[in-house]
Amino acid sequence: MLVMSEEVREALAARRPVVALESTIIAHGLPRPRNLQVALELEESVRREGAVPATIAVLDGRPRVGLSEKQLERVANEDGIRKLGHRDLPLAVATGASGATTVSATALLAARAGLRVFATGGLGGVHREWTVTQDESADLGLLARTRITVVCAGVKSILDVPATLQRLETLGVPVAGYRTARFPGFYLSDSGHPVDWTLDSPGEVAAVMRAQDALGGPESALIVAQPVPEAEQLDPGLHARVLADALRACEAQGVTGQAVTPFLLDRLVRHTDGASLRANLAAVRGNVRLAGRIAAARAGA
Ligand code: PSU
Ligand code: MN
Repeated sequence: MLVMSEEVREALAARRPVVALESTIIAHGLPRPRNLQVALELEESVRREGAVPATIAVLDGRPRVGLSEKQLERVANEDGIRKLGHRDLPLAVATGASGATTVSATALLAARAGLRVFATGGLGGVHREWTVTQDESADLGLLARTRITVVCAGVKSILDVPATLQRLETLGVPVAGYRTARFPGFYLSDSGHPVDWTLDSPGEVAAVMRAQDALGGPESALIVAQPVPEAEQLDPGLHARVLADALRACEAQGVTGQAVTPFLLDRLVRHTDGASLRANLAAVRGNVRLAGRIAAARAGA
């Protein structure tokens, strides 16, 4: 059912490092035409670390692990490309639909393909106003059940960060800061909340992955949260102002469900004059590089 690119298949067979990349950030998280350049650039960063990139998406009903440049182009530019969480996968497969995969769908397909390391920007999580909307990203529940290491810059700052951290604790998903004792805030280096564990090298992360396997138990993920460098973060004051404004607009326009995240992210880009986009890209770039190093450390390179 999964179609792996030849490059990914060969790398896995030879036990060379492979890094999974999600496609929702390309199709629905970044503006065109920058999104395609970013997709290509992220793949290139993975290669520079000596690993093989495997961007994941569903095209014409086929889940694909590792995309050609043409296929990446479709994800970036095709109108009507859907946003697929893991629950949408059987529907997309059976109806022949095309869609970009969120963290939950990407993690599921990556793990099924035998990949263990995945890089993204920010995870989904518990939305503000959860008590009214019950909007909690399917990312969290899926990561509680899927053995994969996700390198991220925290969760999107549009969310309720402490509630998300609490849910991860309840769900039994391990979280570690990478070279920090603070949980990163996606566009910001520090979300204002601490993490209990800090890991300082790719080798240390690989050791935790081995310990997870050796201990057994529920097949949860491992979240490695790496902050965007302080020099590249979004100005915290600007962030707070624009975010408050975007949340109000979201409510006023009655945006709900899957549309909330793309709406808020787009609004942040436009109302910070692209500064949020630059911080977002800096975070993702760093994560992709670290994921490449973790995959290499795990492969014993
Ligand atoms: N972070 C970004 N851009 C994005 C996302 C995260 O910078 O587009 C995506 C991820 O794919 C994540 C999804 O899994 O948003 C969460 O969406 P939802 O809240 O609908 O589960
Ligand atoms: Mn959501």
